[in-house]
Amino acid sequence: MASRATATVLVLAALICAAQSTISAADAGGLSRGFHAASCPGLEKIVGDLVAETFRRDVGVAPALIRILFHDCFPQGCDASVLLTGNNSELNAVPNQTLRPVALDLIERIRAAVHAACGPTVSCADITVLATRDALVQAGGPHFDVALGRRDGLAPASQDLVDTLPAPSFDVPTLISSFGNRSLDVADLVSLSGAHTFGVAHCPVFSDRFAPNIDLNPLIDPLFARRLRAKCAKDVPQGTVNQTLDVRTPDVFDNKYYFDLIVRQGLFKSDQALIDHPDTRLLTTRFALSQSAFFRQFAMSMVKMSNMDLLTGTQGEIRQNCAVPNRRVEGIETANDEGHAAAM
Ligand code: HEM
Ligand SMILES: *[C@@H]1O[C@H](CO)[C@@H](O)[C@H](O)[C@H]1NC(C)=O
Ligand SMILES: *[C@@H]1O[C@H](CO)[C@@H](O)[C@H](O)[C@H]1NC(C)=O
Ligand SMILES: *[C@@H]1O[C@H](CO)[C@@H](O)[C@H](O)[C@H]1NC(C)=O
Ligand SMILES: CC(=O)N[C@H]1CO[C@H](CO)[C@@H](O)[C@@H]1O
Repeated sequence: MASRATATVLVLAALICAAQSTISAADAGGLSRGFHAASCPGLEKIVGDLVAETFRRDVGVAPALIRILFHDCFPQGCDASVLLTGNNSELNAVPNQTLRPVALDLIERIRAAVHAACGPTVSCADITVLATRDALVQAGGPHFDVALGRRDGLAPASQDLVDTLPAPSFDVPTLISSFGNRSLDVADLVSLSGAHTFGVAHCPVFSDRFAPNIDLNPLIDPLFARRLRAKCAKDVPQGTVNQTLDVRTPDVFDNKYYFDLIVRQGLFKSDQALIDHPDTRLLTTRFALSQSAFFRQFAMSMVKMSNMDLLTGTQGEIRQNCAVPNRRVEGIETANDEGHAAAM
């Protein structure tokens, strides 16, 4: 009896050891939820507190963060390369003002607080994902699961990669191709486009939606188009006037964006077209009818997006300032990054 019990204990112990070594093997190369649990137990609280405090001051930090995450992950993976600034930022022809300083500052403030508490153990890439997760909940959106262990890129994405970001003038087949090239499917496209349920855009990026350049494919509510035109007539100097992406609940993460599409008040062609095309119409309608269906898919798609093409293990680095590589790579123009080209 005693020896059988001993044998059982030994078998159990062996199983537990095997399981543990599997987990740590995964940790070494990949991501895990508890990646920083031992090295930085206060991480989640530091992030949560700073996000909440910033959100109380400026609810715009939530859309700003989620857009930064998209612009980080889509071109070359979630490696915080979008945060890099550099020498030529002032010379860059494309305005970079549309990635909001409040969110860029927040990410760096979190990094400083986390590194002060734990040493340089958590990457800017992980911090960006965690802050976005918490801000999304603050704005009324769903919780998505975040595994940790990302490392920061050493250099920005090339211009060619930055140029793969989708444009608001894209039709649905082009959007599907663009997302498909990044292994994102139609459900990811329709749900992630729902991030346009909060935040703002600037007149130059939607000028094709109102006269005199009005393009009626896809159709826009004529009264809405007139209002956009009147508003953007005051856009002097250009890029100073903004328009909420969701006219119903501009600061709340909900499914009202899909209502906007039904009544033809989607701001971009790339939004409005989703309700017309046979490949996206059903899902768009479903998300308008069911916020929980939208939230479920959105959370899954966010997990997918935040795990694209990661640096892990000994790749990349843990940046000690989110805006600057630890050792600037010679000859690489760090200013010419996603954030700067992403204005359009
Ligand atoms: C489907 C293709 C997409 C296109 C064509 C697109 C395009 C744009 C454009 C042109 C703006 C306005 C920039 C400005 O003028 O300030 C914008 C804003 C925004 N986008 Fe997208 N986007 C797309 C997908 C996404 C995705 C996947 C997300 C996140 C999951 C996202 C989140 C946002 C947010 C939150 C804003 C508002 C930012 C703010 O208020 O600061 N977008 N997008
Ligand atoms: C920026 O450019 C100046 C002049 O070319 C150069 O001396 C300086 O080292 C550069 N700084 C960085 C951070 O690359
Ligand atoms: C997707 O990738 C293919 C092959 O590289 C390319 O020809 C196509 O233009 C890409 N689609 C978009 C919308 O960027
Ligand atoms: C958008 O415009 C409003 C009204 O002018 C302004 O108060 C707000 O700060 C602007 N938001 C952004 C993100 O620029
Ligand atoms: C977010 C960001 O990188 N902003 C920069 C945009 O360019 C100006 C100069 O034109 C810089 O001062 C900002 O830091």
